[in-house]
Amino acid sequence: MSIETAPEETPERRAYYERLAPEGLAALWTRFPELVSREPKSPIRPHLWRYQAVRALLMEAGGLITAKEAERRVLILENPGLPGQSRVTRSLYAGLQLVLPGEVAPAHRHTQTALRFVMEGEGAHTAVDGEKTIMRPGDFVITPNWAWHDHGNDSDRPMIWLDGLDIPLVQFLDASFAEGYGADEFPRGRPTGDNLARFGQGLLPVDWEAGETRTSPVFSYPYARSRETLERLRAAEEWDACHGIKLRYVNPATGGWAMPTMAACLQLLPKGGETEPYRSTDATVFTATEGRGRTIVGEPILGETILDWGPRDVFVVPSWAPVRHEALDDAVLFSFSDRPVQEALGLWREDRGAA
Ligand code: 1HN
Repeated sequence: MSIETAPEETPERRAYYERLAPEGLAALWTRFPELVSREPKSPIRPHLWRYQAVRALLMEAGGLITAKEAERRVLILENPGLPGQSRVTRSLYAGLQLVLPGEVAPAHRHTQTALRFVMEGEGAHTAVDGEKTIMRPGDFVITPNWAWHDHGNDSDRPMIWLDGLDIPLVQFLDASFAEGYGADEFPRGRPTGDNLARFGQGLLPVDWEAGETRTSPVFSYPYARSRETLERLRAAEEWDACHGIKLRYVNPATGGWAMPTMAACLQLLPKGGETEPYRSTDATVFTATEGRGRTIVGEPILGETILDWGPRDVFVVPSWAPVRHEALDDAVLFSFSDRPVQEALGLWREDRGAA
């Protein structure tokens, strides 16, 4: 017996194992290798979704069903390694959501945390606990666990964003609760932009305390600001060999990740740049906001997957797979993963110069 191989099966042993099942029992030594692998072994596959192809199908859905009737009109980005399971990685869900001009997606809340990353359109809004934020391409917006949220599009163009939710994680823990508000909009309270003005300026109201929520009090991170920060760091030449320039979206009250279950980052890869191999245990979903490039996933001997991406394409990299990025233009990648969960549990690992 070793940790990687189960002991040989003999007729006698097999007969014994068969008697265990009806008793609700199983022999650990037959299961060890599948339960405790030497390294992460994931059914998740590297995969890329072309934005224009998904967009065409999403617009077709726009003619089939309203956002209101669908509750949320979304095409799920389903990992081909786990078909039918509504997941992009083992722990996370991703989808592309369409809200057409004049539409609303009614107010509801759930224990799943959501993030939005705007792909297309300008001027539609989402509201979190009654506070509206106007969405523009590249904006990163979060909906905390159990916060009321509704979306609306008062602009004259379709609005499409990438949704990331911790659905499979919450499902795994059997901790899903959800309810509808019973009206399109949750009553409006604070003025639009209040969260950023109050919490996003390096200041906090003097007696403010974080309270129950572990999510950032800033729920809207405009692209213009994040992009500007990337440029500042480029000017300072703060390049990292594995990441280019990579920033994490933080909760300004704690300095930690903006959400307790999902990490989100924005990174700049310079034209012609190639990153060093890198791997980490958090399977990661990426989308390019600008530029074209190529991401090579895997190892030369064991098999590589080449993902050629352009603006708004979405791709996923499995846990512990070595990754290299090559940028054909100055490129900006947004990404999200379950890293905060793994960190909180002491599970997260990375390997720079992997493979
Ligand atoms: C949800 O509430 C939204 O609010 C999007 O936009 C996708 C997928 C499953 C469950 C709830 C949204 C969702 C979702």
